[in-house]
Amino acid sequence: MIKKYIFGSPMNTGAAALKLSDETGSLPVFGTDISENKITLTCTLSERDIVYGLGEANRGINKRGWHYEAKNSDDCVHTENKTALYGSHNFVAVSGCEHFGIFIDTPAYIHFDIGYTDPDVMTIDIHSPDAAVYFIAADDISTVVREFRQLIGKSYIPPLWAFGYQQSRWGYKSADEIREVVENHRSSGIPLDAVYMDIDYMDGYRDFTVDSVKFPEFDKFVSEMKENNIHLVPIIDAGVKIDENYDVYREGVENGYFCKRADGSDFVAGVWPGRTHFPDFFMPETRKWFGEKYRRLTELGIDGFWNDMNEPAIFYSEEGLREAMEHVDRLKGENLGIDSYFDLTGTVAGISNNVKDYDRFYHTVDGEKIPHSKLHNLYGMNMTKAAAEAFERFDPCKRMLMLSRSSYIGMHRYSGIWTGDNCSWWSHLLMSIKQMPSLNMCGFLYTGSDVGGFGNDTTPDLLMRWLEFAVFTPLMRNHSAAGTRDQEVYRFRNSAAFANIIRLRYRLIPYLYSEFVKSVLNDDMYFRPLAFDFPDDSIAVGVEDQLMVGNSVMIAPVYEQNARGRIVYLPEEMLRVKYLPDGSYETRVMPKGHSYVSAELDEVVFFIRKGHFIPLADSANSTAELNMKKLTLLGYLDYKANYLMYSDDGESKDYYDQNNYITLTVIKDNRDISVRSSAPDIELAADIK
Ligand code: MIG
Repeated sequence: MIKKYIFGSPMNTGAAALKLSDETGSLPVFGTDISENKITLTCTLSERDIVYGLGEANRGINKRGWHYEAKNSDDCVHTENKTALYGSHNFVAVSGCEHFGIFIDTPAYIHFDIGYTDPDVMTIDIHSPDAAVYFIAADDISTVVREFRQLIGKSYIPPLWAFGYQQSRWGYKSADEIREVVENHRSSGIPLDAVYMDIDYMDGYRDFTVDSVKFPEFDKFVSEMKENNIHLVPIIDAGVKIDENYDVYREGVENGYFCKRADGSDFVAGVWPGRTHFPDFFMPETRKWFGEKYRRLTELGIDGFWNDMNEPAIFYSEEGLREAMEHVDRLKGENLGIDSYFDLTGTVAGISNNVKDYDRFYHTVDGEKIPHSKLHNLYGMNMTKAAAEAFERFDPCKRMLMLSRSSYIGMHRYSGIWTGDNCSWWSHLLMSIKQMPSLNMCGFLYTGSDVGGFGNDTTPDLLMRWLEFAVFTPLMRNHSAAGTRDQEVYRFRNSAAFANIIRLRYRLIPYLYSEFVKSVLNDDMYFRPLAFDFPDDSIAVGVEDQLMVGNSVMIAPVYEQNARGRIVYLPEEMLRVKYLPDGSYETRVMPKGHSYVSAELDEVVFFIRKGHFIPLADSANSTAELNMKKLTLLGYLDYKANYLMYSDDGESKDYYDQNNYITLTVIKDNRDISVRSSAPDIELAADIK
């Protein structure tokens, strides 16, 4: 049951895909307090209540005990004190004696105090008089989330190749360098499907340009990579460089496509290329114009992009910079003591991502000028919408890989997200594990973190453990920041062990891809907390470092330095699969309850539910070479089980074609195992306990 309540006159953000009629009564469960410019919603939490949601956020799967903000932020140090990351995903769901969810649909700043001030109270402060508030109640948490997902519409599905292993680094500077990275993967037997091109490929950080010295004959380079089954994925930044000789800039100015100051002049913000203008993505004509520019790259064969810096990240505004400089000038020559010293450092640090700047520029929405501060959380979504709308025009039948850093609910229909600038820290591996189900609740299914960590120097053991988790994340991309230690897996001594883990990913793709697409089409979560599957198991409901992956698998990643295993909670008897560094695996039935499970650094452990089996392919060097028609069925059952496998051409959008569904059947009769497929051309083997 979903109900929609209207406060003030909210704008249509684009988050909801269903149109509901407005309720007239008052919001259930929550107390409502409306003051002039604020709506405050309050509800008490009972002792057992777990609070899920908020998508891309810090801390636990259970959000209780901390506070969070809807304030899309370019922040590259995700420490525990932080209250906002790159996206605003304003959905929370309470699960305890009752199960309900609430979605606050507004671009406004929101403060979620989830038992932070008072452990038994959740207070949601919406800093605007206008909001659409959706209330969902159901008999269980899974239904609450599914109904929410039905409201916001089907999630984005990337092409199959985006399920392959992907390599990125801020710092690849030339075609030759990328060739070398690809060559090193291929010669070491490390599968690879994509290489990302970070800002250095551009000509002076101008969007949609390619540096012709470092990337001569770029079109040929793209085809050369394609022949090697490598997709190149260039980055696109939000800010357009101010440069009279740059056509994108000139067109933007001439047609009024950029964000304006109060006096009507184009707003100037400093980003990579120095001074830039921000396209006003709230105007359909700007989206159309900017989106059309992607064609320059798609025409050369590019079929994937990542939109970055679209919170938007602002190094400085002209006004803010001037004020700061004047301030610093005044401090010149002073004897800097306790106050003046911090005044100086604060003034300089405060020039970037300063919310004061959000009141210095305007968007045009349906002809009306609205300050950025009122729409901030929707900016990244609208940039990415520009790209997605363009791809629809270019070829409505073809899937593109699209990632965006900044997001808002609704954008999940157009694109995936990566979780931004994490660090090469063990704690961030754990954070990534916890973020996945929360993101799935909010519709973001194609997602993953920078494997190995973005900021700071990685270590081979951290990278390996991270990969062992990322084997299961739809986006499996190794990415690192400029200036950090090299992080491609072949850089390390035990590259064969790394290769083996990535090869496991390819073996699992028939299962992972099938579960992913089915999750999208059924409005399910691909990653779930154990509580969703075992709601009556009081231990399982509190587990935060194990996840269900699709319908048949549970993972319990190792995320601690020097650990050689970990304690795992099994909510029921399951089959433990231990994948060994020589590419073979061992299986063992494990009982319900807590167990210590050993997992050496180069071993990957996962669990298959009783009565289930999963399809495994032979490994391959790329998804193009993956044979989805030769499968080994691995599982554990008493008598008989079916698996509904989704499989398609990996690039078109005919998701509802019945031929995409294959029923695989295993029948166990004492020791005899027989296997069957509803499609005639599938070669099956079985490994069934
Ligand atoms: O703040 O383009 O999150 O993945 O490598 C730095 C350089 C800007 C931030 C992205 C990161 C990317 C980096 N960008």
